[in-house]
Amino acid sequence: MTDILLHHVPDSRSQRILWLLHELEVPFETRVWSFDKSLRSDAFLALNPAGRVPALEMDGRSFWETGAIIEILCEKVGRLGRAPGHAERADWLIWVHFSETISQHAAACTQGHVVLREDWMRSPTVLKLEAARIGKCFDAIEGQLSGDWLLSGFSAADVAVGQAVSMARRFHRIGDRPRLAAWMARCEARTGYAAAMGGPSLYAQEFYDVE
Ligand SMILES: N[C@@H](CCC(=O)N[C@@H](CS)C(=O)NCC(=O)O)C(=O)O
Repeated sequence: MTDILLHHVPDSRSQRILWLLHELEVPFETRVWSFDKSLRSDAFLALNPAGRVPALEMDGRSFWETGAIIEILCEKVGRLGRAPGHAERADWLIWVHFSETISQHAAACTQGHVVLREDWMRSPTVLKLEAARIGKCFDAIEGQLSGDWLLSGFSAADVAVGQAVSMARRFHRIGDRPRLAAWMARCEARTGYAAAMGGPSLYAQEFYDVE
């Protein structure tokens, strides 16, 4: 399978697809965009009418929405998914799409801490609430983990949730969640994870506290 082009912004949800493509070991190319108004250009809106990354060109069309792209790629390649009829199908879908719940909170925190530059623009109340909700998501992952991976073996669910946690932990510490911490270390030890991370970062700090 060739002819895959990922439209990517470092430190964004497209990192999830970048990591997955490395794990799937398929040939692909990447076009890096800046996290700015270029995502509202006609050229980018033709790829994703909402002006968001990721967008993935494949088979003569563009695909968007991270969760959908994950399902499409896993089905096409026949790896790292759980096909209909598989005993873990429902849980695989739940965890792949739960990553978006985590990312919504991380995105709100990124907006408040990084994108809104003036103090008067940001709401400490909202930032506290969003960070606390990341903590509840971390509790859910801690509760799910009983082995090395979220399901019986490594899957795209680990990629989806792992990338979401890699961003969300800038706003809520993993803290005393030993299974989550060990699972995240296993994610980070993967060659595909290392290959997908990097590039110019949106973040000047490892961790953002709310005053
Ligand atoms: N639910 C969408 C969310 C996509 C999204 O909001 N991506 C962010 C980056 S993580 C983005 O492109 N933001 C640019 C903007 O809002 O202008 C998905 O999972 O693809």
